[in-house]
Amino acid sequence: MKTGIIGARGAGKSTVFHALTGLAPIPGAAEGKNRARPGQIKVADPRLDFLEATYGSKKKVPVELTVLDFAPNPKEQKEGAALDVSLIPLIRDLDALLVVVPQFAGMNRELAATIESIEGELVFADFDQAERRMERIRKDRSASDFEKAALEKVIKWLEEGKPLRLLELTPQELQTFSSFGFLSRKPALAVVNCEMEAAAADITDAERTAIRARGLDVFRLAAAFEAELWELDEAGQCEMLKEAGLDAPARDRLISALYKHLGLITFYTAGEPEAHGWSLRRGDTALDAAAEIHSDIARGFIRAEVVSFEDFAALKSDAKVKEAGKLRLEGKDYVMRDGDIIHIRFKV
Ligand SMILES: Nc1nc2c(ncn2[C@@H]2O[C@H](COP(=O)(O)OP(=O)(O)O)[C@@H](O)[C@H]2O)c(=O)[nH]1
Ligand SMILES: [Mg+2]
Repeated sequence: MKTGIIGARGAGKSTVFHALTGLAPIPGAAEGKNRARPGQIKVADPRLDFLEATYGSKKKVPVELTVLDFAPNPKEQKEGAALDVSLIPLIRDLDALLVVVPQFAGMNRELAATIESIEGELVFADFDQAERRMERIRKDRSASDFEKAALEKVIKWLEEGKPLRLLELTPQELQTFSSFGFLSRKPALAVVNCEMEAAAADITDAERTAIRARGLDVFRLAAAFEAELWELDEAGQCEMLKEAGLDAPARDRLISALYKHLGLITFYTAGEPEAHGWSLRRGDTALDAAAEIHSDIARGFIRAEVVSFEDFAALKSDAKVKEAGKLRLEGKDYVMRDGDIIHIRFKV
């Protein structure tokens, strides 16, 4: 799962990247041909902590997401725009977007208006792409009427300036557009990058409503403050948070929100060697879960032994789970549920 950080020049995108990943910006590192710099973020997960403690696991492996920071294109310096549009071609194959809205000393942008103008650019890029495809299939007699109709529907929507996130598409239409990478359809979170003193302040109801109406959610993050936290050891971090009147970094909450927004669920494999969290899309099966762990396990899949996290948490041991009849045997078509703890029987 890849999430790109977008926004204006100087909005604090690289600082947000630093705050989320602990990776300090390297000046010029991502410039030139390779403009995207990936970093991993670990998803905090109390259920995984519980499994680690209960099994006495030697190792804990949380789910990770990839975020990408983009270097500016020096040939296209455009001051003051809400979005660095040279990023647009780089974000087509991403799964989600974090949209940074700056609200710190020296750069202060109004939330709803900034989101609106950034989304406007995404909508415009999608419109342009849909129009170009339409032109091509008008000339091509073999193109299907279905695709033409689907494109017309999309173009009409985009002409009204609305993001595709809000347009209902049938599974067949989605299939038609699967390679388009429509930008205004990607799940997105607005990140208000503010000073630490303002981080605890609430987004107003009116603002939140305006953002949600576009299918986005919104979070505050004091990115510069949280980036600094990474430079300290654990004790130093605790002290710095305490001084700021916080009990935990805000990044964990933001990452959890992003995870939910992506429509992901978590399943677990757990035992004494390790407690491991894995992610799947809602609707994925036991066979998909097996493939996530290892392709050999998927190939040799026999069956899955599954217990829900709630049942395990109540009984606290494999033996008791079995005794209570809470261990289910499932086939490869079983639709995985969030929190399932799974053991897959397979032969190679
Ligand atoms: N005071 C303050 N400065 C920030 C904050 N976030 C970013 N900056 C500063 O704003 C400038 C641009 O930040 P950067 O992350 O490089 O922006 P980018 O161009 O979007 O990647 C840098 O000088 C940062 O130190 C913040 O939360 N507070
Ligand atoms: Mg940057």
